[in-house]
This record gives sequence, C-alpha cells and structure tokens, in this order.
Amino acid sequence: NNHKSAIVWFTGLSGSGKSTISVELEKELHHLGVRTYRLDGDNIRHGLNKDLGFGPDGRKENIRRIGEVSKLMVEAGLIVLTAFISPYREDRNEVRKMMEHGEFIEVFVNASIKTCEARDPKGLYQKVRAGKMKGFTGVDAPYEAPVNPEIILNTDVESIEESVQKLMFYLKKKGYL
Ligand code: GGZ
Repeated sequence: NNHKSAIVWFTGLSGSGKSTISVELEKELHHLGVRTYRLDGDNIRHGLNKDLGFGPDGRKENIRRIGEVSKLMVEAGLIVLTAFISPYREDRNEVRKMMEHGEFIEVFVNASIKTCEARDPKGLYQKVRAGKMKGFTGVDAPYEAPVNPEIILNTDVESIEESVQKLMFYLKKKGYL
C-alpha cells in the first residue's frame, strides 16, 4: 500500500488513553495495509531505556531516544505510533524539529486527572495517594499540555472509536493514507 510515513505522537497523563487508542488506530491502519510500528513503555522503558528513571532528566532522555528511534523508522517508511506521557513541551518540540518534512503529528490525549485517577488501570494513582510513589505526573510532577497540537482527543467524553475516527480522518485529509 502507498502511504506517507509519519510519527503519530500521543501525549497525555497516565491513564488518559494513549496506549489503548494507539492500539486501536494501528488495527485500523493494518486493515488498509499500512505498515506501522508502535512504541510504548512495554517495548522501550523495559528495553532500550531501562537505565532511565522518571525524574526530569530521565524523562528528557527517554523522549530524545524515542524521537531518534522513531525518526529511523520514519526513514524506513513506517507510520510510527508513540504512546508516552512526554510531559515536557520542549522535549516534544525537539522531536518535532528532528523531522525534516514536518511529519510529526502531535496528539494531545486530554483527560482530566480526575478521570485518569478514576480509571487507574494499574492502581498507580492509588499508590501515589497512599504515599508509595513520588514524582507522579499530574500529581506531584508537571504535565505541560501542548499549545498547538495537530489533534486533541477529549477522552473524558469521547469514546475510543470516536478518537480513532478523528485520527483516521486527519491522516486521510493530510494525505498520509
Ligand atoms: C508517571 C510513571 C511514573 C511516574 C512509573 N510518573 O500508566 P502507565 O504507568 O503505564 O504509564 C506511566 C508510565 C510513564 O512512562 P513514560 O515513558 O510514558 O513517561 S515519560 O514520557 O514521562 O518519560 C506509568 C509508569 O510509567 N510510571 N513511574 N513517576 N508515570
């Protein structure tokens, strides 16, 4: 299938829906025969970046390496889907600048901390509130929302299907598919 390569960069709080939506988007893309690769904590934080922590420096380096790896995959012709909190605006913008043809699609997965905490898929917010985890994004570590993201998904009120449709519409409209 003929498609343009790009990075679809999901950013948002833990529990906002980044991973879930990226998995569902990837299925849709595969139905069209599009070649993709999905990067998330499971294949990056446990492998390439297992030496990095969750302090500001660790997060910065995490995002830098993910950007570099994604860039290689874009050069290989893939649509890369990344699902990391990526809390710092500057770090995301550095990745955007790395891409030579503007093929960086920033997707703000916008869910309130209240919603994320209610979902708490891994029980992490509970740990945080019990004082067993420090420096957690949105609680006692910063999250800097994108100023001009290509796409905003309001997952407080939008379904996963609606979010995926929004993304597919965008990718078609911009000529990626
Ligand atoms: C935020 C943390 C933290 C802290 C561990 N703050 O829900 P999850 O589990 O699967 O998503 C979170 C993931 C965040 O890793 P990222 O590589 O996406 O973060 S960043 O882009 O900021 O580098 C959460 C878990 O790791 N986790 N400690 N302190 N999330």
